[in-house]
Amino acid sequence: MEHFRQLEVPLKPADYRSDIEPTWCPGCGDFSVVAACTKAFSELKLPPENIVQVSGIGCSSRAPLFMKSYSVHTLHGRALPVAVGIKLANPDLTVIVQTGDGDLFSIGSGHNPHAARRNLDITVICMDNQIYGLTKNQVSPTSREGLYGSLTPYGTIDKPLSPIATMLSFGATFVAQTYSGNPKHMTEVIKQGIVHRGFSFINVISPCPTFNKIDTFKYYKSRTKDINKDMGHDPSDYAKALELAFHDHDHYYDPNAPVPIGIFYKKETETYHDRVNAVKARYGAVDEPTPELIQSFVDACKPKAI
Ligand SMILES: Cc1ncc(C[n+]2csc(CCOP(=O)(O)OP(=O)(O)O)c2C)c(N)n1
Ligand code: SF4
Ligand SMILES: [Mg+2]
Repeated sequence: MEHFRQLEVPLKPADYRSDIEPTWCPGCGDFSVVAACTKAFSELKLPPENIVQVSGIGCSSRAPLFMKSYSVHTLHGRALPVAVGIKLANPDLTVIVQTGDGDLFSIGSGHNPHAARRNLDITVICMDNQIYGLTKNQVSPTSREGLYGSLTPYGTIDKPLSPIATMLSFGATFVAQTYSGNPKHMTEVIKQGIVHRGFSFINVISPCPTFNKIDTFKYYKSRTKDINKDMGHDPSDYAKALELAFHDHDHYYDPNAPVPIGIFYKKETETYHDRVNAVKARYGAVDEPTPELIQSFVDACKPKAI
Protein backbone atom coordinates (compact mmCIF):
# COMPACT_ATOMS: atom_id res chain seq x y z
CA MET A 1 0.00 0.00 0.00
CA GLU A 2 1.39 3.40 -1.02
CA HIS A 3 1.66 6.27 1.48
CA PHE A 4 -0.54 8.40 -0.78
CA ARG A 5 -4.10 7.88 -1.95
CA GLN A 6 -4.62 6.36 -5.40
CA LEU A 7 -7.51 6.33 -7.86
CA GLU A 8 -9.00 2.99 -8.85
CA VAL A 9 -9.46 4.18 -12.43
CA PRO A 10 -6.45 6.23 -13.63
CA LEU A 11 -6.86 9.62 -15.30
CA LYS A 12 -4.98 10.65 -18.43
CA PRO A 13 -2.16 13.25 -18.19
CA ALA A 14 -4.43 15.73 -20.02
CA ASP A 15 -7.02 15.34 -17.24
CA TYR A 16 -4.52 16.97 -14.86
CA ARG A 17 -4.26 20.10 -17.05
CA SER A 18 -6.32 23.13 -16.00
CA ASP A 19 -8.09 25.25 -18.59
CA ILE A 20 -5.57 28.08 -18.09
CA GLU A 21 -3.13 28.30 -21.01
CA PRO A 22 0.51 28.79 -19.99
CA THR A 23 1.75 32.35 -20.41
CA TRP A 24 5.40 31.30 -20.71
CA CYS A 25 7.53 32.38 -23.69
CA PRO A 26 7.70 29.92 -26.60
CA GLY A 27 10.52 27.44 -25.98
CA CYS A 28 10.60 27.91 -22.18
CA GLY A 29 11.88 24.78 -20.38
CA ASP A 30 9.07 24.98 -17.83
CA PHE A 31 6.50 23.59 -20.33
CA SER A 32 8.26 20.22 -19.98
CA VAL A 33 7.85 20.31 -16.22
CA VAL A 34 4.08 20.61 -16.47
CA ALA A 35 4.03 17.80 -19.05
CA ALA A 36 6.20 15.55 -16.84
CA CYS A 37 4.21 16.32 -13.68
CA THR A 38 0.85 15.54 -15.30
CA LYS A 39 2.28 12.28 -16.71
CA ALA A 40 3.70 11.36 -13.30
CA PHE A 41 0.38 12.13 -11.55
CA SER A 42 -1.45 9.97 -14.09
CA GLU A 43 0.96 7.04 -13.77
CA LEU A 44 0.85 7.23 -9.97
CA LYS A 45 -2.98 7.44 -10.15
CA LEU A 46 -3.08 10.48 -7.86
CA PRO A 47 -6.56 11.91 -7.19
CA PRO A 48 -6.33 15.60 -8.26
CA GLU A 49 -8.30 16.63 -5.18
CA ASN A 50 -5.61 15.07 -2.98
CA ILE A 51 -2.71 17.04 -4.52
CA VAL A 52 -1.72 20.48 -3.24
CA GLN A 53 0.89 22.37 -5.24
CA VAL A 54 2.52 25.33 -3.55
CA SER A 55 4.64 27.93 -5.33
CA GLY A 56 6.39 31.22 -4.63
CA ILE A 57 6.85 33.96 -7.26
CA GLY A 58 8.63 33.66 -10.61
CA CYS A 59 7.89 32.34 -14.11
CA SER A 60 8.44 28.83 -12.69
CA SER A 61 6.11 29.47 -9.76
CA ARG A 62 3.21 29.83 -12.22
CA ALA A 63 3.38 26.10 -12.98
CA PRO A 64 0.57 25.01 -10.58
CA LEU A 65 -1.87 27.36 -12.35
CA PHE A 66 -1.70 25.18 -15.45
CA MET A 67 -2.52 21.95 -13.62
CA LYS A 68 -5.66 20.57 -12.02
CA SER A 69 -5.00 20.25 -8.30
CA TYR A 70 -5.39 22.46 -5.26
CA SER A 71 -2.70 25.12 -5.28
CA VAL A 72 -1.44 28.11 -3.34
CA HIS A 73 0.55 30.83 -5.13
CA THR A 74 2.30 32.32 -2.10
CA LEU A 75 4.81 35.16 -1.65
CA HIS A 76 8.30 35.24 -3.18
CA GLY A 77 10.43 32.65 -1.35
CA ARG A 78 7.67 31.46 0.96
CA ALA A 79 6.41 28.30 -0.74
CA LEU A 80 8.23 25.95 1.64
CA PRO A 81 6.81 27.16 4.96
CA VAL A 82 3.29 27.17 3.50
CA ALA A 83 3.79 23.64 2.13
CA VAL A 84 5.12 22.47 5.50
CA GLY A 85 2.06 23.94 7.25
CA ILE A 86 -0.30 22.20 4.81
CA LYS A 87 1.42 18.83 5.29
CA LEU A 88 1.40 19.22 9.09
CA ALA A 89 -2.31 20.05 9.07
CA ASN A 90 -3.23 17.17 6.75
CA PRO A 91 -0.56 14.47 6.30
CA ASP A 92 -2.91 12.62 3.94
CA LEU A 93 -2.29 15.16 1.13
CA THR A 94 0.36 14.84 -1.59
CA VAL A 95 2.17 18.16 -1.20
CA ILE A 96 4.40 19.43 -4.04
CA VAL A 97 6.38 22.68 -4.13
CA GLN A 98 6.95 24.23 -7.57
CA THR A 99 9.69 26.84 -7.37
CA GLY A 100 12.65 28.50 -9.12
CA ASP A 101 16.37 28.95 -8.46
CA GLY A 102 15.78 32.52 -7.25
CA ASP A 103 12.67 31.70 -5.23
CA LEU A 104 14.28 28.74 -3.43
CA PHE A 105 17.95 29.67 -3.19
CA SER A 106 17.88 33.49 -2.90
CA ILE A 107 15.03 34.99 -0.93
CA GLY A 108 13.62 31.68 0.35
CA SER A 109 16.88 29.97 1.23
CA GLY A 110 16.47 30.28 4.99
CA HIS A 111 13.63 27.75 4.93
CA ASN A 112 15.56 25.01 3.12
CA PRO A 113 17.68 23.52 5.93
CA HIS A 114 14.76 23.16 8.32
CA ALA A 115 12.30 21.70 5.83
CA ALA A 116 14.94 19.21 4.67
CA ARG A 117 16.28 18.09 8.07
CA ARG A 118 12.76 17.46 9.42
CA ASN A 119 12.14 15.01 6.58
CA LEU A 120 8.51 15.92 6.02
CA ASP A 121 7.03 13.88 3.22
CA ILE A 122 6.87 16.62 0.57
CA THR A 123 8.39 16.95 -2.93
CA VAL A 124 10.18 20.12 -4.05
CA ILE A 125 10.64 20.71 -7.80
CA CYS A 126 13.01 23.60 -8.58
CA MET A 127 13.00 24.89 -12.17
CA ASP A 128 16.61 26.06 -12.43
CA ASN A 129 17.17 28.38 -15.39
CA GLN A 130 20.19 30.02 -13.71
CA ILE A 131 18.54 33.44 -13.97
CA TYR A 132 15.60 35.48 -12.68
CA GLY A 133 13.20 35.22 -15.63
CA LEU A 134 10.06 36.96 -14.37
CA THR A 135 11.87 40.18 -13.43
CA LYS A 136 13.69 40.14 -16.78
CA ASN A 137 17.26 38.97 -16.41
CA GLN A 138 19.02 39.32 -13.10
CA VAL A 139 21.59 36.74 -12.01
CA SER A 140 20.61 34.13 -9.43
CA PRO A 141 22.61 31.99 -6.95
CA THR A 142 23.02 29.29 -9.63
CA SER A 143 24.16 31.65 -12.42
CA ARG A 144 27.57 30.92 -13.83
CA GLU A 145 30.38 33.34 -12.91
CA GLY A 146 30.62 36.08 -15.51
CA LEU A 147 26.97 35.86 -16.66
CA TYR A 148 25.64 39.21 -17.79
CA GLY A 149 22.33 40.40 -16.36
CA SER A 150 20.46 43.69 -16.29
CA LEU A 151 22.08 44.53 -12.92
CA THR A 152 25.49 42.98 -13.67
CA PRO A 153 26.63 44.72 -16.87
CA TYR A 154 30.23 43.55 -16.31
CA GLY A 155 29.18 39.94 -15.57
CA THR A 156 28.53 38.56 -12.10
CA ILE A 157 31.58 38.06 -9.88
CA ASP A 158 29.74 35.71 -7.50
CA LYS A 159 30.47 31.98 -7.33
CA PRO A 160 27.44 29.74 -8.06
CA LEU A 161 26.01 27.50 -5.36
CA SER A 162 25.16 23.87 -6.02
CA PRO A 163 21.48 23.11 -5.32
CA ILE A 164 22.35 19.41 -5.06
CA ALA A 165 25.25 19.80 -2.59
CA THR A 166 23.23 22.30 -0.56
CA MET A 167 20.17 20.07 -0.13
CA LEU A 168 22.31 16.99 0.50
CA SER A 169 24.12 18.75 3.31
CA PHE A 170 20.81 19.91 4.84
CA GLY A 171 19.68 16.29 5.17
CA ALA A 172 17.19 15.84 2.31
CA THR A 173 16.54 12.11 1.97
CA PHE A 174 15.92 12.16 -1.81
CA VAL A 175 18.05 14.42 -4.00
CA ALA A 176 17.99 14.33 -7.80
CA GLN A 177 18.70 16.41 -10.88
CA THR A 178 16.93 16.16 -14.21
CA TYR A 179 16.63 18.19 -17.39
CA SER A 180 13.73 19.73 -19.35
CA GLY A 181 15.18 18.41 -22.60
CA ASN A 182 14.76 14.82 -21.38
CA PRO A 183 11.04 14.47 -20.54
CA LYS A 184 11.22 10.70 -20.02
CA HIS A 185 13.98 11.05 -17.42
CA MET A 186 12.16 13.94 -15.75
CA THR A 187 8.86 12.02 -15.47
CA GLU A 188 10.64 9.06 -13.89
CA VAL A 189 12.52 11.25 -11.40
CA ILE A 190 9.35 13.15 -10.41
CA LYS A 191 7.52 9.85 -9.91
CA GLN A 192 10.32 8.55 -7.71
CA GLY A 193 10.39 11.81 -5.75
CA ILE A 194 6.66 11.59 -5.00
CA VAL A 195 6.86 7.88 -4.15
CA HIS A 196 9.76 8.53 -1.76
CA ARG A 197 8.51 8.74 1.85
CA GLY A 198 10.31 11.85 3.07
CA PHE A 199 11.68 15.17 1.83
CA SER A 200 12.42 14.96 -1.90
CA PHE A 201 14.36 17.64 -3.74
CA ILE A 202 14.46 17.64 -7.54
CA ASN A 203 16.52 20.23 -9.41
CA VAL A 204 15.30 20.58 -12.99
CA ILE A 205 17.72 22.23 -15.40
CA SER A 206 15.08 24.23 -17.30
CA PRO A 207 16.50 26.71 -19.81
CA CYS A 208 15.15 30.26 -20.24
CA PRO A 209 15.66 30.96 -23.96
CA THR A 210 14.53 34.58 -23.57
CA PHE A 211 17.15 35.81 -21.10
CA ASN A 212 19.84 33.17 -20.53
CA LYS A 213 21.56 32.91 -23.88
CA ILE A 214 24.42 30.75 -22.54
CA ASP A 215 22.75 27.86 -20.67
CA THR A 216 20.47 26.84 -23.50
CA PHE A 217 18.94 23.55 -24.71
CA LYS A 218 21.68 23.46 -27.34
CA TYR A 219 24.33 23.87 -24.64
CA TYR A 220 22.94 21.05 -22.44
CA LYS A 221 22.03 18.64 -25.25
CA SER A 222 25.47 17.06 -25.53
CA ARG A 223 26.56 17.59 -21.92
CA THR A 224 24.06 15.81 -19.63
CA LYS A 225 25.24 12.47 -18.31
CA ASP A 226 23.08 9.97 -16.40
CA ILE A 227 24.99 9.29 -13.16
CA ASN A 228 23.00 6.12 -12.48
CA LYS A 229 22.96 4.52 -15.94
CA ASP A 230 26.20 5.89 -17.46
CA MET A 231 28.37 6.25 -14.35
CA GLY A 232 26.96 3.42 -12.19
CA HIS A 233 26.28 5.72 -9.22
CA ASP A 234 24.52 3.96 -6.33
CA PRO A 235 22.04 6.43 -4.73
CA SER A 236 22.54 4.90 -1.27
CA ASP A 237 26.17 6.17 -1.27
CA TYR A 238 25.96 9.56 0.48
CA ALA A 239 29.70 10.33 0.33
CA LYS A 240 29.83 9.67 -3.42
CA ALA A 241 26.64 11.72 -3.91
CA LEU A 242 28.31 14.70 -2.22
CA GLU A 243 31.46 14.25 -4.28
CA LEU A 244 29.43 14.21 -7.51
CA ALA A 245 27.44 17.23 -6.35
CA PHE A 246 30.56 19.28 -5.73
CA HIS A 247 31.42 18.77 -9.40
CA ASP A 248 27.96 19.53 -10.81
CA HIS A 249 29.00 23.03 -11.92
CA ASP A 250 32.41 22.02 -13.26
CA HIS A 251 31.02 22.56 -16.76
CA TYR A 252 30.81 26.30 -16.00
CA TYR A 253 34.62 26.35 -15.99
CA ASP A 254 35.56 23.32 -18.11
CA PRO A 255 33.76 22.96 -21.48
CA ASN A 256 34.44 19.20 -21.47
CA ALA A 257 32.94 18.51 -18.03
CA PRO A 258 29.59 16.65 -18.03
CA VAL A 259 26.38 17.90 -16.41
CA PRO A 260 25.26 15.13 -14.05
CA ILE A 261 21.59 14.13 -14.01
CA GLY A 262 19.94 11.31 -12.06
CA ILE A 263 19.26 10.27 -8.47
CA PHE A 264 22.21 11.45 -6.35
CA TYR A 265 20.88 10.17 -3.03
CA LYS A 266 17.93 8.23 -1.66
CA LYS A 267 17.44 6.98 1.88
CA GLU A 268 14.28 5.53 3.42
CA THR A 269 14.21 6.63 7.04
CA GLU A 270 11.70 7.91 9.59
CA THR A 271 9.72 10.96 8.52
CA TYR A 272 8.64 13.89 10.68
CA HIS A 273 5.24 12.26 11.14
CA ASP A 274 6.83 8.95 12.17
CA ARG A 275 8.64 10.84 14.94
CA VAL A 276 5.45 12.66 15.98
CA ASN A 277 3.68 9.31 16.23
CA ALA A 278 6.58 7.86 18.25
CA VAL A 279 6.30 10.75 20.74
CA LYS A 280 2.54 10.22 20.98
CA ALA A 281 3.03 6.50 21.56
CA ARG A 282 5.62 7.16 24.25
CA TYR A 283 3.89 9.91 26.18
CA GLY A 284 0.26 9.09 25.39
CA ALA A 285 -2.03 10.77 22.89
CA VAL A 286 -2.48 14.47 23.49
CA ASP A 287 -6.02 15.77 23.05
CA GLU A 288 -6.58 17.93 19.98
CA PRO A 289 -6.87 21.56 21.14
CA THR A 290 -10.51 22.64 21.47
CA PRO A 291 -11.73 26.00 20.06
CA GLU A 292 -12.13 27.16 23.70
CA LEU A 293 -8.48 26.31 24.49
CA ILE A 294 -7.27 28.13 21.35
CA GLN A 295 -9.43 31.16 22.27
CA SER A 296 -7.93 31.19 25.77
CA PHE A 297 -4.43 31.41 24.20
CA VAL A 298 -5.58 34.26 21.94
CA ASP A 299 -7.13 36.10 24.91
CA ALA A 300 -3.94 35.65 26.94
CA CYS A 301 -1.95 37.39 24.16
CA LYS A 302 -4.21 40.44 23.91
CA PRO A 303 -2.58 43.66 25.16
CA LYS A 304 -3.86 44.61 28.59
CA ALA A 305 -4.64 48.14 29.78
CA ILE A 306 -2.13 49.31 32.39
C1 LIG B 1 9.56 40.23 -1.70
C2 LIG B 1 9.81 40.26 -3.17
N1 LIG B 1 11.02 40.60 -3.63
C3 LIG B 1 11.27 40.62 -4.95
C4 LIG B 1 10.28 40.28 -5.83
C5 LIG B 1 10.58 40.35 -7.32
N2 LIG B 1 10.74 39.03 -7.90
C6 LIG B 1 9.70 38.34 -8.43
S1 LIG B 1 10.15 36.89 -9.11
C7 LIG B 1 11.78 37.18 -8.72
C8 LIG B 1 12.86 36.22 -9.11
C9 LIG B 1 12.35 34.90 -9.56
O1 LIG B 1 13.41 34.08 -9.96
P1 LIG B 1 13.22 32.52 -10.05
O2 LIG B 1 12.68 32.00 -8.79
O3 LIG B 1 14.50 31.97 -10.52
O4 LIG B 1 12.04 32.35 -11.11
P2 LIG B 1 12.05 32.39 -12.71
O5 LIG B 1 11.27 33.60 -13.07
O6 LIG B 1 13.45 32.43 -13.19
O7 LIG B 1 11.37 31.12 -13.09
C10 LIG B 1 11.95 38.39 -8.05
C11 LIG B 1 13.24 38.91 -7.57
C12 LIG B 1 9.02 39.92 -5.32
N3 LIG B 1 8.01 39.53 -6.11
N4 LIG B 1 8.82 39.90 -3.98
S1 SF4 C 1 11.28 34.70 -19.27
FE1 SF4 C 1 12.40 32.77 -19.42
S2 SF4 C 1 11.70 31.55 -17.66
FE2 SF4 C 1 10.22 33.20 -17.99
S3 SF4 C 1 8.63 32.32 -19.33
FE3 SF4 C 1 10.13 33.36 -20.65
S4 SF4 C 1 11.56 31.75 -21.24
FE4 SF4 C 1 10.45 30.99 -19.44
MG1 LIG D 1 15.06 31.25 -12.34
